[in-house]
Amino acid sequence: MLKALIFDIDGTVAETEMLHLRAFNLAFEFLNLGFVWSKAEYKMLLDVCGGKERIAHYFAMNNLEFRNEEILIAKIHAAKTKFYADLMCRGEMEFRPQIKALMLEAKSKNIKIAIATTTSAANLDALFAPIFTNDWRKMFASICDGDKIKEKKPNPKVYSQCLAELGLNPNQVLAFEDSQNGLCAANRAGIKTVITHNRFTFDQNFTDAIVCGGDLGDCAAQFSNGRTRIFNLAICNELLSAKELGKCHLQTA
Ligand code: XBP
Ligand code: MG
Repeated sequence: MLKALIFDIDGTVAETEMLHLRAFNLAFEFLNLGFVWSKAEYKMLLDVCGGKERIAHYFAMNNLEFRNEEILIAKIHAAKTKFYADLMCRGEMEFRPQIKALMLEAKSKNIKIAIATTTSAANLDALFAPIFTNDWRKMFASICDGDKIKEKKPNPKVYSQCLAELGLNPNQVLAFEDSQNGLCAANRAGIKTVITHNRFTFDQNFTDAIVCGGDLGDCAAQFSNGRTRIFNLAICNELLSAKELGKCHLQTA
C-alpha cells in the first residue's frame, strides 16, 4: 500500500543542472582558476554526484594539484552555491511537468512526500521557497540532502535514511529520479523507481526502472499503454503493485 513518494531534486523536480553548470563556471572564473566546464564535459562529470566530489574528481582526472586542496574545494563550492542561489533568484525555475500537482495531490490524500538528494541544503531553499513559500519544509515528512548524508548516490544511504525517517518499508514508497546513479541508489534501497530523464541523462541505462520517459506524462502514457498522460496517485498505486518492471531500454541518442 502506497504511503509515500520520495523525490530526487536536480533533473527530476526541476531541470536545474544547466544552472548548476553556470554557477560552477562563475565560481571558477571568480577564483581565477583558469578553466571552465563545457556542457559536454559537465554531462560526463555528472556521473559523480555531489558538487565537491565532482570538483575533486575533475582535479584528479586533469592532474591538477593545489596546496590545501580540500580547503580550496570548499571555497569553490561555497562560491558556486552562492552564485547558484543568485541565478535561481533571477530566473523563474519551474518544476518539471506534473511534479507540483502530484506533490499536492499526495498531500491532500495523506500520502507523505519526501526528498532524497545529493544536492546541498541551500539549493533546496532556492528552488522550493518561490513555489511553496518559505514554509516549504513543512510539506515534506523527510528531507535528506547532500549536507545531511555524506555518502553520495549511487550509495543507497540517502534513500535508506529517508525510509528510516518516514518509518516505512521500501515496498510502501515510490521514488522519482532522473539518472542512473539515482536509480541505482533507490533500487539498492529496495525502492521501485520512476525515471524522467533529461538532456544530461537521456542515454543512460534505466533497465531497472519501473517506468521511464521524457517526463511524467510520457511515463503515464507508457505504463497505461496510451490510456492516459495524467500521472496521478492512481498511476502510482498501479506502479507500486506492478510485478513486471517497465524494462526501460537505452534511449537512442
Ligand atoms: C544532483 C547532484 C548535485 C548537483 C549540484 O543532485 O549530484 O551534486 O549536481 O549540487 P540530485 P551541489 O541527487 O538531486 O540529482 O553542488 O550542491 O552538490
Ligand atoms: Mg537528479
